[in-house]
Amino acid sequence: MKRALLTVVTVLIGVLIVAGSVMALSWAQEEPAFIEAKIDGTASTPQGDLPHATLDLEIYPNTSAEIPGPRGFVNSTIENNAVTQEESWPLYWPSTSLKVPAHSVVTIRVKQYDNATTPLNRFWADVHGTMDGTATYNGQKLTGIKPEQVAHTFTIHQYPESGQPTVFLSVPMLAVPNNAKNEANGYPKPQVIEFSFVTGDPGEYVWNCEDPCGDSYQGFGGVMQARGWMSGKIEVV
Ligand SMILES: [Cu+2]
Repeated sequence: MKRALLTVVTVLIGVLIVAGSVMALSWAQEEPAFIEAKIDGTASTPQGDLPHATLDLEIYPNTSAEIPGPRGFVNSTIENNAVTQEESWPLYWPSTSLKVPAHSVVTIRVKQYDNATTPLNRFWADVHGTMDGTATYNGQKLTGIKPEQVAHTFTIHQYPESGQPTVFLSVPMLAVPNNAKNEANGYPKPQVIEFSFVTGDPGEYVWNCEDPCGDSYQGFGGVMQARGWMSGKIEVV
């Protein structure tokens, strides 16, 4: 009888440990809440007039009291020294989970506050897949920037296994100069980047930064392998 009880207790402890670990891991990998592009008019395109929607994003070099990051300092409960590590991670804000309308022109406006990290290939310094192949950088229309001026990229691609329309878009995010002084909010004056693209049928895509802005192997570890910082989902609805 005693032995049976011991077995039951041992198994229960095992179940609790496994369930606890699964919960901790899924919590750590949780995606931020979706933000939605707002329809604000119509835009003329080669396919005729389409609804136009706008989405505002920001890119910060690190978290702060005002910009706490996708899950604050929640990692501190999982790994003690993760707090200081995450504080220095760059991030897209206010969310990396984006919703945009189908069969529309979507304009993404980005305020970019981070310094440069040269991408591993010049391809990522050029604009790909926008409406007219350009993006505007502080109001100036360009087809690309210098590789050494790239801070991050915003790159949408497709889940390869599904039958949804192909989307490929990549826009380099212009860096703030290294010697730029911080303003009252603790961040320098941002670069303003704007680009537009035409959406097709509804689908689920992923996007990520293709600039080696992380740490560890070739700059693609750390923040680049975490969810909700330099990558996310984009739903065309
Ligand atoms: Cu990045």
